Amino acid sequence: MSHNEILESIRKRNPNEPEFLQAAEEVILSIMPVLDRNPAFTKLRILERMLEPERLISFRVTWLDDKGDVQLNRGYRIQMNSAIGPYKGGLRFHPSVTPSVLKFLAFEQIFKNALTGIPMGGAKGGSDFDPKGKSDNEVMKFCQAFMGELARHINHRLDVPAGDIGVGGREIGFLFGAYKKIKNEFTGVLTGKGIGWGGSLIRTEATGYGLIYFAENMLQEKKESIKDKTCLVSGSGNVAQYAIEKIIHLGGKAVTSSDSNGYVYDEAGFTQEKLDFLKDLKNNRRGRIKEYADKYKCVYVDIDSKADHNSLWNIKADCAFPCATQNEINEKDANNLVKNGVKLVGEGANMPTSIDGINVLLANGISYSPGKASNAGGVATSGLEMTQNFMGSNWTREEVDAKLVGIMKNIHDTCLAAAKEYGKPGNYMVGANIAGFLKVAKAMQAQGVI
Ligand code: NDP
Ligand code: 2IT
Repeated sequence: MSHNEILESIRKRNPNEPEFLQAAEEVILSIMPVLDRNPAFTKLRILERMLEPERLISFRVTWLDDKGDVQLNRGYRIQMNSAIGPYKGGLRFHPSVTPSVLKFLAFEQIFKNALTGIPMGGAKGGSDFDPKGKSDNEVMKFCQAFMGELARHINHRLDVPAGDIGVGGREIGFLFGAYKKIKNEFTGVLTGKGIGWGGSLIRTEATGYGLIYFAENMLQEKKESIKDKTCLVSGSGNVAQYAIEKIIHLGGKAVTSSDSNGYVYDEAGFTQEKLDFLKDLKNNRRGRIKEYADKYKCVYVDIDSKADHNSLWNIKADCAFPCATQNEINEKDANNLVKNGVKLVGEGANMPTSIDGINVLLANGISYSPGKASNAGGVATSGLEMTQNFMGSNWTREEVDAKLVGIMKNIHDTCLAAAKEYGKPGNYMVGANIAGFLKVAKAMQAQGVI
């Protein structure tokens, strides 16, 4: 089948799933030369099988809020591909969660997990539950009800969820407690657990740190480094916080951070003290980022959801790290980044750049890394957490960090090698898609038509 025929059949099979189709389109285009070289993959319909979830679980979650009123949400787990290892991927709690969003995330996860070199299949799950404005008690009640169903479909050798948007340490704790109670067993069924009850050191930091390690590898290719570089960061959650922290450690200057209401532009740059304020604001007090601008007297801009671009990406800088959510950089934003001299775009979020946006970046010679490569440090460290759980012992902070550095370098080099082999030198997107695809495709080929 040609590229267009595959796309057409995917569109027909998945109407009304724009996010999933976007993720699929990007990969299909990259993979065509691989299919040309390997007719067996086409005959075995490997790519089309990868685009179809092995199992899609949808369930009702009913719980009682603090007033005693009945609340109703939808829960999901999408077990996308288990060719190279147990299903692995995060849980997202956000009102925007739909099957399309989770299918795009689960599909990306197949490739990302393959790139880490750790045997993990791809999955994603979550709910349209909105943790914002809920009490700790309500979040706990919801997590217990959610796990009441999810527990039937996961275990530490079958499917190991973790965090994503709206699911951090607090939620993983409540989910783990509920699973343990239901199954009457203490196993590493979730990652991102607390230190002292099965969690790995550095897992909290891993996605953001890994992103900046990856960017440092990209810059080294051009005989440069992050030191003294001005960096735009979006988001103010787990990934953004630790990306900013590593930028500070390596001598760079992070000047922005955002939440769903607005962004701050702190021209002087984040310091560790300012970042600690942001962490407390977002993680403990669960406040809005405007408070940061009020405290440090810097620029605050409301996000206008009707605008055709986000002015955060129109600030002069050297590097840009989108770390909030999907489709936060569109074609116009990408043009603004180019115009302002940005040389590197490293994705911390999953699919933060639209396809048109990516095309602008690539056409202008920007070093661009797709999330499935540059944010893989989070799931890779989840893999390290699983290994430690199986061994029944823990590595030190230094040991886990050294492994993370090595994994990010390996992913970087793997992407570059695959891109070069297929005639697209320096194209990390093509390299990540091809290298991830080949690993999973070979496993599916070996395991027969199932
Ligand atoms: P968090 O929930 O910790 O933080 C999310 C941040 O993004 C918050 O600042 C949030 O603002 C903002 N945000 C979320 N949705 C929107 C939206 N629709 N519009 C504008 N801003 C939004 O999530 P994470 O930091 O964990 O995840 C961020 C991204 O990184 C996601 O794409 C996720 O899939 C990806 N990722 C996460 C990994 C992890 O280990 N956690 C691993 C790999 C990728 P507000 O506070 O207002 O909600
Ligand atoms: O998108 C991702 O890679 C994550 N949210 C982390 C998944 C994991 O299992 O650690």
